Amino acid sequence: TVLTAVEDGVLRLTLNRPDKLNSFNDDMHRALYAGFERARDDDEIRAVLLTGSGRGFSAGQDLGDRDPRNGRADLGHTIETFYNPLLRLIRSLEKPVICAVNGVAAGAGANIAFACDIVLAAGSAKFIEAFAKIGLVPDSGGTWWLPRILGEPRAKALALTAEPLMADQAAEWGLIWRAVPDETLMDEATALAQKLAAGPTVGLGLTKRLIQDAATNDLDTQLDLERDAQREAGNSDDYAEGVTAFLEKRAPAFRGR
Ligand code: LHQ
Repeated sequence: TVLTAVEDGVLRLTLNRPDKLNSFNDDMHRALYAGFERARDDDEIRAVLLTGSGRGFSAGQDLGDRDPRNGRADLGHTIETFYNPLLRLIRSLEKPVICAVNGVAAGAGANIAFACDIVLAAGSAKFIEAFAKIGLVPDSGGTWWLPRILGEPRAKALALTAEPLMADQAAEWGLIWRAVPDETLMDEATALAQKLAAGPTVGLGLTKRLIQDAATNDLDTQLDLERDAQREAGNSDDYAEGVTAFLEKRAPAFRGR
């Protein structure tokens, strides 16, 4: 349900239930979570690239898997078991996570994409906060970052109407990094992931954490966190290499530690 490949320090995770637009059943949840655990635990992996196979990125939860005609399931349990741990793992991973949205991203599929650090989307891709169509609320962090990134008016309109948002509009609104031509999406995303995987991993991981923490901190707290993180980054081998390479007028060879 998830294809896994490692190349040049990049762990590529491809959601792979194309017949169901890569909607999440329990197997795919487990496989994706295991992929991110591997990214966390394996020092050779220095960036993650998440994408989908076929014409969609992900249509969110597999609705056939939680068919209410077979009795009501506790959706809170599904969230607690699968979605929330995945979101926390992506956000706490101290390595860059690039998302290549190759096609439609709906429901939790959209919000999982938004949880990634840098999101590129194919021009033909669209994002749908589909929850309202079936009587649910946005999950997977949607109610947290949509209003923060877009402000309440746009966040509410997207979530209450479930209208699709095209990739270029999502980029214009700052929800994603860039919309790119369909044909070049995977090349651009792969190049970006490789570049980040060849970067100073300790510093990049700390940078990710600092920017996320800023959402809930005041300036004083954040200044203290920057001091502590800079101390840690300054102790990394990659900092020594970065400065040495600069002074020697050559490209740095970062090792990720
Ligand atoms: C699907 C799905 C799908 C199963 C397409 N499931 N088969 C958390 C906790 C617990 C429970 C509930 O949910 C959550 C979080 C959530 O994610 S809730 C939101 C769930 N997602 C949706 O409501 C989106 C449902 N899908 C759609 O609205 C459309 O499929 C979109 C707009 C994504 C794409 O439309 P089309 O391009 O027209 O494709 P399609 O609808 O023809 O889909 C292709 C196939 O994929 C089709 O199967 P079939 O056998 O007829 O070819 C669909 O049934 C299947 N599929 N989404 N979520």
